[in-house]
Amino acid sequence: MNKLSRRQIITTGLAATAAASGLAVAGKLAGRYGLIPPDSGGIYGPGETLTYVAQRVLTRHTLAREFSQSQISNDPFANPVDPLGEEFQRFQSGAFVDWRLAVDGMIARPAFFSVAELKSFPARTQITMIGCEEGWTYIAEWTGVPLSHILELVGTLPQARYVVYRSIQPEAWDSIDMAEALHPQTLVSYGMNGVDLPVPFGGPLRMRIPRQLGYKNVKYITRLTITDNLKQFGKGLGSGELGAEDGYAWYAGI
Ligand SMILES: Nc1nc2c(c(=O)[nH]1)N[C@H]1C(S)=C(S)[C@@H](COP(=O)(O)O)O[C@H]1N2
Ligand SMILES: [Mo]
Repeated sequence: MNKLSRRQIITTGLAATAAASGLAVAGKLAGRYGLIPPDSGGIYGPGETLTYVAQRVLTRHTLAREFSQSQISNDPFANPVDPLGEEFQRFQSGAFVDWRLAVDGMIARPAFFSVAELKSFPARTQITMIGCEEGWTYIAEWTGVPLSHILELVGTLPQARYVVYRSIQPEAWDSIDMAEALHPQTLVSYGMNGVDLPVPFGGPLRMRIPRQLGYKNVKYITRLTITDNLKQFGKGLGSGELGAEDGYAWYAGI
């Protein structure tokens, strides 16, 4: 018998198992990209590898491009929003001390976070581009808490599949799947270009999802709901009047 390397044995076994279970493509990809996880020989065997392959191959273009300080736009364009009501103005005149981000749904520990609390969590700062489907783009530096950190803090249950986020503007709500929610560049953002996120750009809190088009980046967020089903929100299309209910794609990956 030929001497097979450990990797060949694993990929051969994997291809056989994958074919038998209808997952031949994933098995072939595992071999082609050399995606053999260190624990592939463990108790979960090929199944573990297939999960890993599917995730790594599908999210191969994993990070949105990040830019340098010198590329930050001098004159970023804030897309005007409908007038912010009296309630918002009360929060604003109190310097947003009373603003809360509620987190509920399929989690172990429902929470209400103030902006100050969010600022006390591990932060990420990244210089990325935002673009509206209507044409304009700008580059800015955003600071915020990775959404993954919040999801971990509140004890997100394993069945969870989506994060729905809502704004003080009721028509402005949207949702993302867990892959996007756990992505390291997905932030609940409170800072822009070194200062508190200005109101025209969504302050005090905005979703910042650099791998998705502008409209997924909802401003003035007040609530995150973790769920396994989007049917119960609005018309069941996964986003409100800025998105799917107005004919835009729910998945706006770029
Ligand atoms: N609450 C709220 N969020 C919103 C919007 C809005 O009207 N209200 N517009 C969206 C759209 S269509 C785009 S393109 C981006 C624009 O972001 P910008 O103002 O930073 O350019 O914000 C998104 N977030
Ligand atoms: Mo937009």
